[in-house]
Amino acid sequence: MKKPVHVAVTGAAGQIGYSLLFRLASGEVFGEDTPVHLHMLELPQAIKAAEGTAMELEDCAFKTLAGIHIHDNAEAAFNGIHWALLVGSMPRGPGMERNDLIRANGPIFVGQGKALNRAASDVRVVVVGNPCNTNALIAQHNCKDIPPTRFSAMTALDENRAKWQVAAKAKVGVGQVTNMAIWGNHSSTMVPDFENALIDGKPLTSVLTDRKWLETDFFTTVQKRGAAIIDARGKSSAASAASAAIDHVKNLLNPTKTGDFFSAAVPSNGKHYGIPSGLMFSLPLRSNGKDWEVVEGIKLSDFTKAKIKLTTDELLAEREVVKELLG
Ligand code: NAX
Repeated sequence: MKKPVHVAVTGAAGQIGYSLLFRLASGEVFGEDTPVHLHMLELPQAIKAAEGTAMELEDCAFKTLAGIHIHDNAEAAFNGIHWALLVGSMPRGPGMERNDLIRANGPIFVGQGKALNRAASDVRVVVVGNPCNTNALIAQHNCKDIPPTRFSAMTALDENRAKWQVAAKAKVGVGQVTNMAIWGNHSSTMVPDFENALIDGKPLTSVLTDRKWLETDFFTTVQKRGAAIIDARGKSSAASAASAAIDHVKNLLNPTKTGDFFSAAVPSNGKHYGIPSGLMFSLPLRSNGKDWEVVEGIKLSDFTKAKIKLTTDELLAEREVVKELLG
């Protein structure tokens, strides 16, 4: 067996946690030969529920599950971890505006950023809890000793949603769709870049020629998918979000296939595609299994540039709302 990997999941008793933990424990992410220790962080009032989830994890008898550690204290939960999946946050309540949610959840990520700084060193931090880009920015700013490039926020769900929609329209398998970049914020301003996506290695726009559908129905379906799921299910997306979090970790952990890329929100440094520095911005990335790099040379049309401007402005405004939390 290889060296054990320690993975913290916050909000472990929540909906996403209930799907995510089992897949992390199963061996599918870190391999059949890597023991996994799960560090579950929850609020004190949800510890009992976390204990119930832990019992079910035990009852799966996953050969790779080496330990379960339940905490209501972030520093204890993050001690010596290699991955932090920050899922737990406050859901948007009735009448709450996006800025109210940003202000309500920001302090969680100040505390968790500081706890990570004290308790972990060789760690990769993935933020899922919304608003995930700005929460990731807050955590990163409050974690001075860990390189900013170790922080990311999840837009893999948006990428998966976009791929499925075009695959269904083109009547091909979803695996035939590649190079689907998501630019910007995980919000209704996100930009699913159909112009640079490929179907079976050919430009998507040469296979799907209905430009009007791509610019309207496709765009809004992807941008508003989360709301459509809440409307249908009465609850926000959970299993698909957990599955995307698994994809996100695998994307970072394994070398990217030649010619392809994946999307995640990472710290912008002002050197790519005119995106201002100091945002947590979803970009097309490649991984060598250890570090990621931004894919260069993607051509952006005026249509896509205008959409990217909207999502950039939204992220700049979110950063302004939380500026006093950025340490
Ligand atoms: P749930 O409300 O089911 O679970 C959240 C859990 O977090 C609760 O058990 C709660 O006790 C816990 N929690 C709250 N504050 C905490 C803290 N300070 N420390 C530790 N635990 C804490 O939400 P769920 O459906 O699991 O969603 C979790 C988050 O993911 C939400 O913010 C949600 O908006 C976000 N999502 C992000 C997505 C993405 O693509 N980035 C998509 C799915 C989802 O909407």
